[in-house]
Amino acid sequence: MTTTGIITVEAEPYSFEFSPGTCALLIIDMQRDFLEPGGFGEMLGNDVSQLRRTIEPNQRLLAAWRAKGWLVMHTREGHRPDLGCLPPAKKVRGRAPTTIGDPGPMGRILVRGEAGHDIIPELYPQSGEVIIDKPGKGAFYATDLHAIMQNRGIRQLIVTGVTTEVCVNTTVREANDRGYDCLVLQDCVGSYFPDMHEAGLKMIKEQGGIFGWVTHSDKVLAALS
Ligand code: C5J
Repeated sequence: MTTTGIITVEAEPYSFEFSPGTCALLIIDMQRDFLEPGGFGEMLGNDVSQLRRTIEPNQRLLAAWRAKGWLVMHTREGHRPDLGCLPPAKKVRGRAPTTIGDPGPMGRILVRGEAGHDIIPELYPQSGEVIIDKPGKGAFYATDLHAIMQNRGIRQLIVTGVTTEVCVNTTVREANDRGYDCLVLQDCVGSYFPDMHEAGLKMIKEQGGIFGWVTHSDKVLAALS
């Protein structure tokens, strides 16, 4: 495993530089309920193909990152089976007839341990990779992600996953406020809504990279090779 040297990735608004020993790949909420046909996302009327286009580029990136032996972290949005960590406001938001905790197409919706809550098989975590169970949209809220990063000396994140404007954006903003740099990969993040995806990326990289950097996974793969 190489953990020394600086790697430079072409990105917007300018090059992103990282040292492998202090940079982790963070894959957000690539869960069956969000991505699979027949899951909660589709049940709400969303077009899951908008998210599924991110699977293949994530697989390529993950394989390259794993081959280097560098840190991989995955998140899952969901709640304890007793729903003790589900704010009542989140439960009722949207006024849908079926909400978090109710029986859904793949078990109880967004409940830890249920089939729909699990990560899709294409990107399934390997032994030794970090899994963060988060009750909110941001991966730092009510989790031990910050402690894990501090303890392992991680200062930068390459961020992928879903959805661009919700959990990806919230996590990148939380990371920014904690002093971390984030590089978001435009082809490895996705939204059910293409205009929200574009806006979500723009919000990160505008104003000199107010929340972070944006690039295509090809640029990272080129830098790794
Ligand atoms: C949403 C997420 N969209 N992972 N979750 O509710 O972005």
